[in-house]
Amino acid sequence: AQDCRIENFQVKQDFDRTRYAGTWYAVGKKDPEGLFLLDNVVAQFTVEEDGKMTATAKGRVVILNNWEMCAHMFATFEDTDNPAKFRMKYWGAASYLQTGNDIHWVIDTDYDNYAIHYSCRLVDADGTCLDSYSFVFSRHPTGLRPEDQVIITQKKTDICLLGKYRRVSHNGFCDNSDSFYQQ
Ligand code: AZE
Repeated sequence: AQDCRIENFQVKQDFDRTRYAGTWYAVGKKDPEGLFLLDNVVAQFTVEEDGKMTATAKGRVVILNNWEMCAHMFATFEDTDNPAKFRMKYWGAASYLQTGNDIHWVIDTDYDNYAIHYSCRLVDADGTCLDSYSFVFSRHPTGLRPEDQVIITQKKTDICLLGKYRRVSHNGFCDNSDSFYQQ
């Protein structure tokens, strides 16, 4: 049987946040319980002057049952003893958006084309995850190259989430929304 204890998940070796910085387009996602970013998800990672990683993200959400909007989110990352494992504090540009403190693990990336990230919000007594989310990112809004898709499929398997992802579409919904908050 496969080992799905999250502490045994491999993350990117020698993760280099400087090479990771810049724009990433979500092309696939596995949703957590509850409200989540729906589509048009774009994240922008930055390494600040003090070396700390921060990010902004935008994406379409539907809140209060029927209000569709573009969420502008901000995040700061707290380092841990593993360079690919962070604690992410995040909040919305507007107070009615979500705030939280999630683990943020970079499972794999080649920095230039693809990345796959993992967050577990609730760990079961046996060490497996009861409530996770994950993004597959691409440097290109059009998607992943076939050779990267092979790697991503293997990584989804490794983190016990194969078959749980859906495609993230980009139709421009967030492109011109509230440009004040964009970088
Ligand atoms: C992530 C990486 C870049 C920074 C941030 C990310 C996550 C954002 C959310 C936002 C949820 C918003 C909701 C609003 C109603 C992982 C893309 C902040 C989880 C649900």
